Amino acid sequence: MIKRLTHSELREMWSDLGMNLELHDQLLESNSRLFKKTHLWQKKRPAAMALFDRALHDSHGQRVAEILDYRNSGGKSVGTFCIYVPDEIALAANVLTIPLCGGSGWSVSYADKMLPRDICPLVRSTFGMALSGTCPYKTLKEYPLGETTCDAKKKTWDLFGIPAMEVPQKKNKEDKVLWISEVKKFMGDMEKISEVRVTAENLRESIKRCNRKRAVLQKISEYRKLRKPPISGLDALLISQVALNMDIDSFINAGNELLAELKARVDKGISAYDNDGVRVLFAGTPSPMGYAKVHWAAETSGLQIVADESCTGIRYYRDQIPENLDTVDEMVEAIAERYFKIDCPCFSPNKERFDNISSIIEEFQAEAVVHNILQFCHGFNVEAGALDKMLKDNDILSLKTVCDYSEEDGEQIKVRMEAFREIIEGNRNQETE
Ligand code: BJ8
Repeated sequence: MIKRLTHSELREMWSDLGMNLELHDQLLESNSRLFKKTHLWQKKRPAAMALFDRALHDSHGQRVAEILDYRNSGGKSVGTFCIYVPDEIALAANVLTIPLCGGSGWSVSYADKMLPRDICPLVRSTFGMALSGTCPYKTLKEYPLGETTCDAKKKTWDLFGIPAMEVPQKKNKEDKVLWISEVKKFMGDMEKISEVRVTAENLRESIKRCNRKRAVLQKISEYRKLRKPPISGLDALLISQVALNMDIDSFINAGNELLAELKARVDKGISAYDNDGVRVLFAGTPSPMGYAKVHWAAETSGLQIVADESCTGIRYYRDQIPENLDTVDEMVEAIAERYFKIDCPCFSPNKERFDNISSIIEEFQAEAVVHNILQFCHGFNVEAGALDKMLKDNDILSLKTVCDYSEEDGEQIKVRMEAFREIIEGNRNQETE
């Protein structure tokens, strides 16, 4: 644990990292203004959320200082953009994975220098930060590591000369063989950059640590099944967002502190919400750190997001890895198996996602689905048609929003959420008449 840096020490660090301080100030100002708007209107937040709020604010400051310190003492790191990259293997080889996906609308237009305007804002925000000199992680890694998921990402890796793990597009036997070989290749690459061999001991240990982290997220999620959830969908999203960036042990400690508070709140009957509201599942594209527009629009309109199936939700922490395996090969296969279950629309067909969504709706007693797609994400957007049909066939209402990271349409989305809530409540009243 390193000492907390003062504001002037942080500025010195950013300057040493070659960042554009003026633009970075603008980015921080934009992030903090948005955070106040999207999160701080909530009156009944658990006190322990302060730990995650701080982690969010530290993501460009103290966390960067920690990683810098780790690297100065010989630690290695790689940048990542997707939850397919197996953290367990990198950790075992003593390599830190740094998630780089951008969630800020502020940086999107800076991507214009290299990328077309009509691609997904997640990709544009990420590279807008790098191109504007406002990403503190730009030099804090051996290399960024992409993956062959969607077209926007794949072609961006080519453009910037970024290596990529091959994620198959189907889930047949031969695709699994390919995936296992990619995971093994990834292990070799991690061993090479850190000069640390992955052994049964260090791999078992990293599996346990990652399982513990996911277990914390799973337990928080369990509380959201209650009729009076002690934590909001907005705060659960924030926890998932910072889980990707925080030091793993600090995250587990903060999560356990929150869990103790959630238990106490449940014992006292304290909900995160003022009224019973309408329980919804949030489905669709991920919401990287800095982006909570649709969660905000939903929860300020009387919808309670009790589950989130996205990569910044259940998809990230649903599956664990057995801890009782003996050899590196067995563990690598189990890791590959676990990551192969991820139900991203970059796979076709993707029936698993539909089955998972049905189970989540049932387990969390969601009355309806808010289905959010980041603009130009064709995989999620086209899949939405079939998903909405499945929901309709099961008499579950869904509202689809397609939007970017800009703030302009926030109020408009909110109006749609309010109307959606009224329709659901109207249906409820009809059923009880
Ligand atoms: S496993 S969802 S993290 S690929 S939103 S950039 S898909 S155009 S982020 Fe993802 Fe891995 Fe899949 Fe999850 Fe492309 Fe769509 Fe943009 Fe996306």
